[in-house]
Amino acid sequence: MNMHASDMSAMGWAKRGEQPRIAIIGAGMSGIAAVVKLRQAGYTDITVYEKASKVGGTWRENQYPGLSCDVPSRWYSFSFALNPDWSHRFSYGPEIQAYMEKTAKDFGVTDIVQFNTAVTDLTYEAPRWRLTTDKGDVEYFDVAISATGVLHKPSFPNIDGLDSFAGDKFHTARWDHSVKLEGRKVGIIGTGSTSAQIVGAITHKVGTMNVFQRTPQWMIPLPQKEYSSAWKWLLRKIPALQRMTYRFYSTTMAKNFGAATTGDQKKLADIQDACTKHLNEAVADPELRAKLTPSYQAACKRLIFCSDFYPAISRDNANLITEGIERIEPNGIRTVDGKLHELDVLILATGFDAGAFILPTKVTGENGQDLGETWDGSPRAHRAVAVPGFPNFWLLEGPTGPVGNLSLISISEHQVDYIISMLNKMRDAGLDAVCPRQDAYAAYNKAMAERVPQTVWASGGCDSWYFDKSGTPNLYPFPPQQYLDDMHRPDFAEFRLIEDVAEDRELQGAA
Ligand code: N01
Repeated sequence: MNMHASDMSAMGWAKRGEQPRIAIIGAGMSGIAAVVKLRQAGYTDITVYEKASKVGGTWRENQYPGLSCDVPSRWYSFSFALNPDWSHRFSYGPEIQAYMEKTAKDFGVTDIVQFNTAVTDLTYEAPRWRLTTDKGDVEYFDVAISATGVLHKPSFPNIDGLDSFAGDKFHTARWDHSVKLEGRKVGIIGTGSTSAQIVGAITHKVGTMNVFQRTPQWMIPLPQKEYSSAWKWLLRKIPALQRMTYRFYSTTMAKNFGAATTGDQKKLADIQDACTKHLNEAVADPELRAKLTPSYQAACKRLIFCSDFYPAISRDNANLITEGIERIEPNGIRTVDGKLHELDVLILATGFDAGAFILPTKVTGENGQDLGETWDGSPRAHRAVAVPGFPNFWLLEGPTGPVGNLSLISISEHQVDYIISMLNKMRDAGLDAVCPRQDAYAAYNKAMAERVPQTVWASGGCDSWYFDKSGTPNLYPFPPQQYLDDMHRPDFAEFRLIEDVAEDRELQGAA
């Protein structure tokens, strides 16, 4: 029987007996992981869209001094591209970016990326996705995967006079390398992980370092270590050793840190003790120590691993300013006590919009359902990877996934495995589309909401970027290993397995 083009397009790839056309949005670490693992599973018709001119995501965008990863590099690695050459236990940003670029090149990912191309619109036309780019190109895909990262949209503080500052001013994720820091009066707003790394790296060379702190942060020492050439040689000779060290760090971090944040009070107390000891030992001045002491539980905000901040803020040329900011003026920052802190350079270490995910790309699912409106500032997903009403659409590092101080590369890889299981199911059963059932999604999110109060993120007495508009930390509240294990035992009953989209539409219309 001859099939008309329109019939063909309405029929899913699995029924056509073809490869699915897969679009991946974002060529950061989760996009790279997705391409490699999908190909290994036999899915080869893939296009990656990247708004920038290079792969690397967060490691491409963040170029501030002192940038390093506070997750051990042996674990913050692709499982399929372990790297014997990491220079340090916690590697620095440029080295991680080089690793991203090398892995993408070695595995042929770079070749399939459409660079400098932002996806502006994704619209579901059952059973496919119509994808529109900022160049006006339109393409159709059977599967759309969002790999846009969690923290990609800089957050600018809503402070009076921000635009009036006459000196040099930039957000940490948009570092201006042309600005000289040596000998100048530098101010930084914020004391999160980013600020801690910057302050630790630049205070010795600036004239004055003024740190504007709204809330103090707990910091645990970073057990940094440079790897010897002999150790690198050994790892190169014995690849099994690399796998062992990967497993060692993944188990240690999940069992200790993952457990502490999700309810293990003994492990949480150990983290608190380590942070308190660090502060007491590293900051001699009692007045400064008091200003740096948080009033909430350690690990409530994302725990900062940093050994450089306390020595830097204790220097004679550093000031910790805890009075609130009244406004920003052309010459500096005026605090509520009326004092003007004169500045040549203003650095905004004020974090990111953690609720954006794939937004502001407009994503429209079944029946015109808009993803941004569906989320309304409180993004949720089924098992962090899928949303009811958005068939054949997947999120990597989506809402309610495990984040914390874990390896996001590892988490993305597990999520890709889950998506592969769903594609295999579609292929084997000849399905047009799959989509999480509303009741399964509701039950899943209800269980998470019930569990959240047991986490330190909710009970630790702090505010943080983990909280969404609903006032709930948007993270996986059970031990992270449970999530990773679940990614390998998908329950297909949680999904609408749609054999025929036309029939499904009629059924839904009738319901
Ligand atoms: O951002 P943040 P970040 N007036 O949101 C303050 C990852 N990361 O870029 O605490 C005054 O943590 C705000 O104050 P408060 C990591 O996941 C990873 O530092 O809200 N202050 C806070 O101090 C991390 O958690 C690595 O009271 C204002 C700061 O700005 C995430 O990125 C390294 C303000 C924002 O802190 C974000 O970290 C670095 C205002 N109006 C970062 N608005 C690794 O090593 C905000 N603040 C993997």
